[in-house]
Amino acid sequence: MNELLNQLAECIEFGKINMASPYPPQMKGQEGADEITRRALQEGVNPQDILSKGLMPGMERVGVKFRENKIFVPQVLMSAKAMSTAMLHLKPYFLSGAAKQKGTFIIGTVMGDLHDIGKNLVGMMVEGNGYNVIDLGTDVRAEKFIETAREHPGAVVGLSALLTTTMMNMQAITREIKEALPGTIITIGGAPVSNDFCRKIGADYYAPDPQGVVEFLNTKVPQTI
Ligand code: B1M
Repeated sequence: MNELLNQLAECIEFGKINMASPYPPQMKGQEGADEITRRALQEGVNPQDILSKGLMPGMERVGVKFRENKIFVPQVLMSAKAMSTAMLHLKPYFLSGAAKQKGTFIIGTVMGDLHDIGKNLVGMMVEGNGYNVIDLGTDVRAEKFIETAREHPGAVVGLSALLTTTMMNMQAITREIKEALPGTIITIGGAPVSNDFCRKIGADYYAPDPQGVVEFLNTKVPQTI
């Protein structure tokens, strides 16, 4: 079992989606996350172990390497694709309750802002680390964040902004969420945002990169797996 889970972690780390994928060149012709996840389930490996001992360690390595500039956006996207391919096999187990995720993270780019590449990377990395991610997309208003947070009690909300002009919207959205749902934890990020800004607008945490969000969530959300 450990061998399969180690192979799976490597597939996520290096972005090996399936056997047909020529990427990465050093793994050409080998099984990918798709085949190995299916095989692990057929061999009776617990879906929870597949997530927490195979997929998540692989994605954690991706997050650390990305932070250290050892890999770049295209590699992270390949890892995310490998991860989501494996997750398709696990989805029925999450839906039936046979396997659990750590918690829910709601993410969106704030109103007026259409940039989503960084936000998507954050969402993928958080999902890859065992959370249920609800991605509200771009140009998201406070009402949408509030409505979704209400439907998912205990969820952490992530706000992304790439424009100096939409930082003000981030401030207003943070205020409105806190007024409507006072206990909600809000984490913010994006190129023009900083720790000082976070404190100024009353958000709970600023993360400069996806791994920072994962590390914050791991300290805030009661760990169930
Ligand atoms: Co825009 N754009 N853009 N743009 N764009 C910038 C941001 C800009 C800096 C370019 C420049 O002038 N040098 C500038 C902003 C200037 C400013 O406000 N000070 C700018 C501008 C002005 C504009 C328009 C106004 C241009 C125009 O129309 N006149 C317009 C605005 C549209 C709108 O949003 N309403 C616009 C449009 C666009 C495109 C649509 C063409 C495209 C977006 C495509 C898309 O996202 N689907 C685009 C792009 C691609 C960029 C640049 C070139 C790249 C942004 C990017 O994706 N970076 C950007 C210049 C640049 O950064 N070099 C620029 C890669 C991404 C991985 O990094 O998003 O920073 P980033 O995310 C990082 C971290 O910030 C962090 O993690 C990620 C990974 O490390 N992070 C979080 C992000 N969100 C997080 C959330 C977290 C935690 C961490 O917690 C919740």
